[in-house]
Amino acid sequence: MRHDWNREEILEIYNKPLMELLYEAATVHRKNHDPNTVQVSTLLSIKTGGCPEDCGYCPQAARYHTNIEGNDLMGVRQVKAQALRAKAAGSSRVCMGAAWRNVKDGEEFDQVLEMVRTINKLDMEVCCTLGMITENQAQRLAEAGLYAYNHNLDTSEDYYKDVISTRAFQDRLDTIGNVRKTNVTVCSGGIIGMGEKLEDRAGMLVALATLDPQPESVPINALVAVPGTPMEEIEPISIWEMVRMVATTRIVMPETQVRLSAGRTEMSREGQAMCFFAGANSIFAGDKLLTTPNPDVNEDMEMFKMLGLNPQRAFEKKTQPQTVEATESKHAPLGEKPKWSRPGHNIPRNEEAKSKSKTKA
Ligand code: SAM
Ligand code: DTB
Ligand code: SF4
Repeated sequence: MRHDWNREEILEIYNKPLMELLYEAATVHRKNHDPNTVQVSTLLSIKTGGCPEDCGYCPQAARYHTNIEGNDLMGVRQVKAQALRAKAAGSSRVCMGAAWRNVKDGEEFDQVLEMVRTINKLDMEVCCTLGMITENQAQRLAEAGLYAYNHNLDTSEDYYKDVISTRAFQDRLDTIGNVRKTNVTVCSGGIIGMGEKLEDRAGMLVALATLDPQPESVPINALVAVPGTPMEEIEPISIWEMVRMVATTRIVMPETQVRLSAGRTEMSREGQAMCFFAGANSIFAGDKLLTTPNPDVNEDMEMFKMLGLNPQRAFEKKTQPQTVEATESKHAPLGEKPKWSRPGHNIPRNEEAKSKSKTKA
């Protein structure tokens, strides 16, 4: 396993003649995975909207005017019901997303820990994406039975500065490092089609592929350009860019599960089939991502049937974590107030979208 990839090498792979790129990626894929098995995750937005961050792509940032319906933290019972529904529809993993900058110790986090225990007891893989977390918080999630933590690098370190001003790339790496200190697996990827250069796509892959160990799962999202966000007018990427990105990710991270993530509603079945051939072996299923539409579950299952793909069983790659009950916990909350950074530099398109929302409100 190589951990010393550089930008030039990755760009060279990305830009290969397509047939060569596909052949190479599919070869790496077959050596490391069953090419007919695809892992299926269901997203569940447990706390929607009202986020204090300024991520230029995100409909959940409070400062933009995006017409999404915000919600406080969901109850454990509702989460259990949704997880059971996802399991019945063929998902082996539930990924709970919260529109938080970072996790704070207290009642709400305790409630999330209870959600993790509840889903793990349904024998499903549990993933959370809650923003920045400390090592102690990661330990408590691990104890509750968390299988994976999602925390995307989103783009290259260079382009990150043009997308987000309320935190820095290093904060993301630090959170991933905190998760790595536990037995929770790391899910980290990014978004293409945000106006970045090919060098930025390669830069993001360098940052992910040089982690040792590499993330167990890498979601590749195509930007969903939501009205009201700073990126509302960016044109969608072509399927060829997604295929190239998936194939390159597969080649530089042979063992990871590459997830074909946001943007599938814009892709044909033929396009998605090419992504699976190029090494994608995971998807988000369910008619909603966090706030935006996703293909219907029945349509996805029809596509699986047509392509001869089978959903991966839970815990096929790694044994199920043991859930420790709250009363037995060995990791008391530390009540830390970590100093996650806040660079606060000016991003003109973010400022413009923010001021537009003020005039509309
Ligand atoms: N607040 C937490 C955080 O930012 O880490 C977790 C939720 S956040 C919505 C999770 C990820 O969703 C982001 O890192 C980003 O990669 C992805 N995402 C958000 N909005 C998106 C969009 N419009 N298009 C594609 N991906 C998006
Ligand atoms: C990831 O990489 N993509 C998912 C999940 N991890 C949390 C989220 C996609 C969100 C797309 C925009 C929305 O639905 O709000
Ligand atoms: Fe908040 Fe996460 Fe959206 Fe950024 S991506 S605005 S942190 S919910």
